[in-house]
Amino acid sequence: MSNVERISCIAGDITRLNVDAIVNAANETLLGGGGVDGAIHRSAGPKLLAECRNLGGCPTGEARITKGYDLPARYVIHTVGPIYSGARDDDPTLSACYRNSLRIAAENHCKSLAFPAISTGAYGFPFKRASRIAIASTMMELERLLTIEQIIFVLFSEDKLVEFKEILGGSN
Ligand code: AR6
Repeated sequence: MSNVERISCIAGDITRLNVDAIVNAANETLLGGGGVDGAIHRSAGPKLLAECRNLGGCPTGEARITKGYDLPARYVIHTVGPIYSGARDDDPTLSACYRNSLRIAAENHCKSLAFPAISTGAYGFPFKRASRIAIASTMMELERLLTIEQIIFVLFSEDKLVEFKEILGGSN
């Protein structure tokens, strides 16, 4: 399967997706927060927080996996995006979030995976720049991870979907 067939994008709420794993844009405590993190914890129920407490946090750029509990998704992969500062490290750190999430997904035999736009909300990463990094990092990693069949980028508005589609179209 080519990357073009494996990658798609939609506008919607990531918590509603029936995929093997959804990715959470978390913070280093892994103890919940606002944005997509808050939505995921609300939909998954309190057992998710209980499992997260046992993980002891997660450094920025890395990823951890838990069960999905009351979510339709079987797993949640929690990754911690960089807080945008304009520093040289921002781009490679965001890229690492996508690569590490994909690796954990493959290790856990996930074939379908949904990503939110990591770091583009509270963490302030410019959306277009983040989208280019998300797409390039995912395409590169999918070359190696042949068991992953479907990646869905979930944008939270139609406007963001249009912007993302333009970049995805230009990357194919
Ligand atoms: N489904 C899909 N996308 C969503 C949803 C949803 N249900 N809700 C929000 N988004 P953010 P960050 C979009 O702020 O920038 C949290 O408090 C949102 O519009 O959730 O990585 C954590 O605990 C935006 O485009 O994550 C951290 O402290 C994108 O998801 C901090 O925020 C990411 O926005 C992480 O900040």
